[in-house]
Amino acid sequence: MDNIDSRIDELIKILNKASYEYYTLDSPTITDQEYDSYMDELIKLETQNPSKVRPDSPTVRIGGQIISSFEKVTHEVPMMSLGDIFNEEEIIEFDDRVKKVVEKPEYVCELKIDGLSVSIIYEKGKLVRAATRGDGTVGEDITHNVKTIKNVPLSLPQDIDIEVRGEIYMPKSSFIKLNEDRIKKGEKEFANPRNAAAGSVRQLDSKISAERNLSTFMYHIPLPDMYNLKTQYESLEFMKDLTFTVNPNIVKVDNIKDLLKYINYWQEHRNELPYEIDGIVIKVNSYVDQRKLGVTAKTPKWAIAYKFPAEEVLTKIKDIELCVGRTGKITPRADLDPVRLQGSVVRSATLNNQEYIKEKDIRIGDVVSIRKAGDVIPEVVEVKFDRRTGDEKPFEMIENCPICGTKLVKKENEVAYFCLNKNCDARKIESLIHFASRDAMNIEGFGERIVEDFYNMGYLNDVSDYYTLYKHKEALMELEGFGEKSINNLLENIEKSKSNSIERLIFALGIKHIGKKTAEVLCERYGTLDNIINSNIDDLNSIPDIGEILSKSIRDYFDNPSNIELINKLKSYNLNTNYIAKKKEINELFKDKTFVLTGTLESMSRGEAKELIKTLGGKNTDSVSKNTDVVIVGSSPGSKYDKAKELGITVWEEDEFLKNVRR
Ligand code: 0OW
Repeated sequence: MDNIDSRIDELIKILNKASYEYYTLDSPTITDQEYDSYMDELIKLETQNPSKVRPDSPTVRIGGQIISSFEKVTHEVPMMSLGDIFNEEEIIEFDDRVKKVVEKPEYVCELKIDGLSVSIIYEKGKLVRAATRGDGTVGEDITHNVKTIKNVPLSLPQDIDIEVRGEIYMPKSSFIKLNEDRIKKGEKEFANPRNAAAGSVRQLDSKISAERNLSTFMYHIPLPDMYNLKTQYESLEFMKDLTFTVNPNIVKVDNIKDLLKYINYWQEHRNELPYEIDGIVIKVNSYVDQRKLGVTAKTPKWAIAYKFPAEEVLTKIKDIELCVGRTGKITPRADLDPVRLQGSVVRSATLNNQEYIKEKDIRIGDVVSIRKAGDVIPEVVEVKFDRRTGDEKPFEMIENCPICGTKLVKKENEVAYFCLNKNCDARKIESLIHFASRDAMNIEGFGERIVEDFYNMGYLNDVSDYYTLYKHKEALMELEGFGEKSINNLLENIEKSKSNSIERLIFALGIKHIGKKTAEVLCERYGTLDNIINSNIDDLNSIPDIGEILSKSIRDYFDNPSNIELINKLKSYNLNTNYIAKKKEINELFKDKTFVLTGTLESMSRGEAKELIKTLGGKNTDSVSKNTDVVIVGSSPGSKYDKAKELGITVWEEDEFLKNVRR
């Protein structure tokens, strides 16, 4: 090995050791300056000798590797998920089930890190591949991004082949800072640290991933026998010896009392942690016992996830504002004293409609409890009447639109009020936001803040103005927070949107009652935008899934000359207006078969599953009958599953569905 090789080798050892001491042991032995000078020296040596760059070189942490797409990878040992339980009674039931098989079980209790699972494979001690869990069998290769995570070792102190699994997460502090940056750039905030982490590892450019300050806790060795490990706890110790980061709050217990003590402690103190947890994972410690208990299709019988109840916090309603949606619908929103809730700061909560306000007697100045049911925006649960001072002000529904002053109307048998003024600023801004939104034209960078600013500055009046923004490029570059690069990005994203599918365009136009699915049905049926424009009401009515209301809405929109004028402008900017049929990959297991979905799928949304079934030649229906061929069952299935059993209809669990899809 000549002296360049030996110097590179020495620098890699020094830098990887320093990284481990700093990020995993939190006790560095060299200064930041020393670290930087070693890194600069290594970068210089690698630049001068590109052939000598090693896979475990820490220069890869800086990122900059760009891939074109994510390769699919198959997990040799499927990555299982966990069954969920929600209360003490179910914990005792789990313990009883275990004791039916294992006389005196010992448990390992782990914090359930709220991130995304990762599998990392090392060969001869070098990191060779990292992948997401995916559907448990097939995941995505994210090696280039995982190599940028500071506490993931690029090489191990032993030259062994091993696969380890754990959770990638974003610390709360990084999540808050990332969302602040996104708000400044007018981008949509991430709903929670888990989504932020998932969005960060799914970056094609590892430089972006490297800036997201992700971290890991490792918690599982799929093949422990290879290393002569007898228990989960031994595996955790072994991973620590291999310089992985293992969560420091893991304990062994051998009785329910200590188990519940641990769970209650962390339910109480979870907010003190620098990362999000959404529960506790309880595992039988001995591998011999785990094998006795076995597994189900997707989850082990020797482990369970206790999920904390959705957190509720108290805060005060400062004011009640009325928001005007794209369709003119008026939605009351509570402006709150800012309060932390499950990892993010909450400043507003929906009040649904004024019936809801009346039913719960919600007043301005009230102290209320709020909670986040799922990731949607928080909702007001109830008023704390005992906190009333008498200064609270009842909410009075207004008569006129808060933005344009038009008299509001209430439709019969609808609870909501509407502003019917098409030129209402709020409605026009909402239409512009909708047009650029992810499920519509998906024009990256046009979040609510930017669209509202550009509208108020006159650069955007209707959706066709996106395609003439380039004319104002010089002026836009002068705007606070923008420069040539960011404006070029926005203009490139607009240009890219011209080649979107016509389904996206129809949905983006914001025709009343026309959602994504109806847009797809229309485009599939008519093939071009012009054919849709020229469709007649009887023909529309004849299409399954399109009834009178939707047909009338479609005709009202296209019979309106100003909408046709807008569409002609869009056409003049060369937006795609032709339907491109999705290629059918006919699969005999699906061809001409009728499917019903029930329960929640882990690996895809119900819409994606329906799309997949359609592409494979199958037909979707929403109710089980003797004409149903297959019922596909996700977790917590509904009555459709019982009906299928009753009628003796074929049932596929999710993994069987996925296996058949790949046939
Ligand atoms: N999120 C976690 C966690 C954990 C796996 C291994 C065998 C069965 C599940 O902190 N501490 N331990 C496990 O054990 N899984 C976890 O997360 C799971 C992985 C897949 C879905 C959950 O995120």
